[in-house]
Amino acid sequence: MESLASELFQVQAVKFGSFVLKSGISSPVYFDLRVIVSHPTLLNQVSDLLWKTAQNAGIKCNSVCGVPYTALPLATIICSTNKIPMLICRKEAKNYGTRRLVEGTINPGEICLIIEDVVTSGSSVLETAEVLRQAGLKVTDAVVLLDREQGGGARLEEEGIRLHSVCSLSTLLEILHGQGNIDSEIVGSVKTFIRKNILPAVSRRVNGSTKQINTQPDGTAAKKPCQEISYGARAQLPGIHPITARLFKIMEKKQTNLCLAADVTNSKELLQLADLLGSEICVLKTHVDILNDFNLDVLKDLRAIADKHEFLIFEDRKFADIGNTVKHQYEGGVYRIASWSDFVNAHVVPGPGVVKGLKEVGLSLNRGCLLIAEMSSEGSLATGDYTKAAVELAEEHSDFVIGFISSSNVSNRVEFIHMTPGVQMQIAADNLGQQYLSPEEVIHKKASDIIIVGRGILSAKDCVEAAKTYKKAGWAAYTSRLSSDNN
Ligand code: S5P
Repeated sequence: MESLASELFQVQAVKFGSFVLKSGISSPVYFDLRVIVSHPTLLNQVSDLLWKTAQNAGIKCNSVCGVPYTALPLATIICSTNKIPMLICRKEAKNYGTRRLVEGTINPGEICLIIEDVVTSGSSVLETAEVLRQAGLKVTDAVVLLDREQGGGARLEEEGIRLHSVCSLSTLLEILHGQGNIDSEIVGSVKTFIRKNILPAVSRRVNGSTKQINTQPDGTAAKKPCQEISYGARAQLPGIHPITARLFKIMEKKQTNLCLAADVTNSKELLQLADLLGSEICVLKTHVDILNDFNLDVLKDLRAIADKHEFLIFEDRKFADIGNTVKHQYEGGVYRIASWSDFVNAHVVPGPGVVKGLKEVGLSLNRGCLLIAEMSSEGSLATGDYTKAAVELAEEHSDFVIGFISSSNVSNRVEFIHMTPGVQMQIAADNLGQQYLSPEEVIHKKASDIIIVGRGILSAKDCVEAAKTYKKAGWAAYTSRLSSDNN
């Protein structure tokens, strides 16, 4: 272990200094085990130690699966050297062909051992375990190179998985300190960081189902955030964006997670709808560019109705240009969107510039923005890595980005809101590629926060009745999710 620790340090698989993590937190330690693929001897050494740890623990298994991606080569070496069948878990099902999530021969009932590089909260191991279990396999143990001792072991235990580590973070610190690679000050600061840094909720998202897990560094269960706590409680989260806080408060107060997609082409009709359905909704979504008779006075009136009934206005502009252009589109032109819309949305296809441009206008006005992480339309290209990139962009700009347009829960960050379009109870699709899910599927199964309903309400004979029905169904799905998650 001594030589391994030193080599990991030499190849910078473990680094000390000041690092800004994806979450925005500054950390004195950083692990990047991906680099070991460039060091074949080290790669073999790590694989060997992982397998020895499994054997010393007396683990019996029929197959081995590495958590993608860092542990894939490790699992490959273990399986190849020890002649054990390997399984590969995909992060996302393919959009074509078999749509399998597990590659390799699955013999239901057999035991699969999970291999991982670093465990913090245990969420990655749990994601992989869930996929394997859904495929009919048993998962009883996981072997990891480094346990950061932040509650991952306890969390996995709760889910029936024993965690075995080659090395713990405190042992690694002691070894590196003993070797003179790091001084006592670094050891102290890393220990303090690990002790003090409360982990955020961890979301396991497998086949669209999401469950929240939350642990503190000492492994005790933390107060349950996100989907397990109410919209009202989420409004109180420290540092939450003012728009999100307001929205959660409105949702709790009015007991509604319904957003009306007010896709009408006449201003009078828009205002009438807003007044008629205002008490049933938390958000009214506009497409102002489809109004035949747009003028800014209409938006003044809409604002007044929004304040009267307490709902937010969301202009579904779907910005998708370079920063400088979207800045103008948001602030100026005929529509002056920033002056009246509480929040807007943007595609992430242009990269960070689109968010930066919008932020230059919206931030000082206390406006918010949703990023389009997934779309409801058939054949949408917003999947997999694209969705992941949207989540990363949101995390980088959480002072302005308040959440996502998505068909399911795509982020574990408690402060982000998820809004899902493509909701209707009557039909499954329209003839132009729109695909529909029910409020129950969206809110309970896919763990989204808000249903966006357009024609399900607008095309109904009695749109007030229809809005009430969607409101009731959305809220029932939310309360049943809350109670099932908390059991
Ligand atoms: O992926 C998406 C994103 C959005 S914002 N799919 C969507 O349908 N939307 C919008 O939601 C769309 O522009 C429309 O305003 C609404 C859905 O309307 P419905 O009539 O199909 O419910």
